[in-house]
Amino acid sequence: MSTTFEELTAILAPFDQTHVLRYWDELDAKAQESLADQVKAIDFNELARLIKGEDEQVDFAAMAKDATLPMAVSADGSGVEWSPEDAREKGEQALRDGQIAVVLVAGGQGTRLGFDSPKGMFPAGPISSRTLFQIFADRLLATERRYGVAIPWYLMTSEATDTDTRAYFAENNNLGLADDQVIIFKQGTMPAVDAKSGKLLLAAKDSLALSPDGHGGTLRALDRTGCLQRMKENGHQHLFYFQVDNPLVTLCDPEFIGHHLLSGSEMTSQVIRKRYPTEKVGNVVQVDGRTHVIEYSDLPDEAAEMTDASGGLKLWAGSIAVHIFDVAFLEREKNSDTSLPFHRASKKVPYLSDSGEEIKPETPNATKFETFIFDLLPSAEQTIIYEVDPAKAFAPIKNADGAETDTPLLARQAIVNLHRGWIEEAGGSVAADVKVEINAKYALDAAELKTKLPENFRVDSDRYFDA
Ligand code: UD2
Repeated sequence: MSTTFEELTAILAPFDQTHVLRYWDELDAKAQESLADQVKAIDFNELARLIKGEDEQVDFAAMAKDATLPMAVSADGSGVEWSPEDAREKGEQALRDGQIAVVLVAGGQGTRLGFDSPKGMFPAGPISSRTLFQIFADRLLATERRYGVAIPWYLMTSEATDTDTRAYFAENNNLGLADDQVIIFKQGTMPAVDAKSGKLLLAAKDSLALSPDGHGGTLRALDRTGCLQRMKENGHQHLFYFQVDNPLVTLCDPEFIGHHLLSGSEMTSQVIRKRYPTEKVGNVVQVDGRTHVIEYSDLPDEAAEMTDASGGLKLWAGSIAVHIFDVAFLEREKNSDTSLPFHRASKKVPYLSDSGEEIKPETPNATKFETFIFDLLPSAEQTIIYEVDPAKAFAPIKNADGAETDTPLLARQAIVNLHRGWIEEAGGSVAADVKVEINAKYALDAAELKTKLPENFRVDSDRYFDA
């Protein structure tokens, strides 16, 4: 049954938002229904609290002052009572036992990169030009082969990336994965409001200005689409979480999984030792016995620059947005009103003016609301962070070539450098200025590569080690 003007007015009027129905009479039935669906999907009580600023707002500067570091496994394995080998063994067992599922968040619009398709379709392979999605699929396939187990891949899209992502997987035979193994689900949206008046913005006569609700929306979306339930039913007790932009992600790294299990952590995060105080990564800290991430943009410079007794950065742990969650922890937090607070961002959002004119603002005119998945950390009873070497685990593609950091060029170089190192570790050599790239299905790590290469193996021209 279609929704009437009166029904919508009854929803909107208490919140003084009826202006979004201004063009109702000009819309055909389909357009009316689509606008009605958007309005009905909004929690107006929640939105009103956010507009009024009634939600609890964190004083990050104060938090940073009291911050220490949570329990951490350092890159050399120190910091915990068990050894890296114990952790690896434990993680491998969990993989073999089929306890692990993975979730990729790929709902972002990739505006900084200037790539029109979903970022997962970006050709990141330095020689192969494999897309990010394909690089992840190859690693998953190699992991499955090694541990003799199927690993489900939950893939979160957004309104902006869903259609193209689904088409890409369908056209490419699911990148070699089984049909029921890739579970694509869509995240929710949040409306943008005028920064001054708090009024909803119209993107068109039949549409609100909506944007993805942040990667914190993963939890809501996993629940709403039945994915959490499916994990529980299938015995997947731990969920490996990663972002679409990092081709070096150590997807399903058994050592990481093992530290999570041995520490009894409910949420474990990979961190790098920040290379400079203001590096654009979340700062993992401990305050009042709880673990938090203070996003780089919220950390005052004085706090970022604090040093410890040995002269190193006090807040050294930068989150690279790779986590493991206990599914039971997600289940416990899924209905919490407080565990995923909204963050506000001031943005330029095109909109339809009162007179129906399309306005493209030159300066930020709107407030957008997003939740961040790392805000689940303080709700976890136990956490641990695990230091990784960025050269082996982190080379995100965020900016277009030409920028100083996080570009495709730098990520491709990082892949080549890592794989060159593997060949050298395996006793081989690579001529200077020569590129190498290894498909995970050929070798998942240096140790596997060693079993495949002849002694004194030498690479003299660019070479892609295909599966
Ligand atoms: C993120 C982290 C930062 C650090 C860095 C490492 C945030 C706020 N900050 O910074 O602390 O760990 O990554 O690379 O996350 N996404 C969605 N839906 C959304 C929004 C984002 O799926 O609504 C995905 C997006 O596709 C991408 C990831 O989340 O895979 C990160 O998003 P981003 O590029 O906005 O985060 P960034 O680079 O500012």
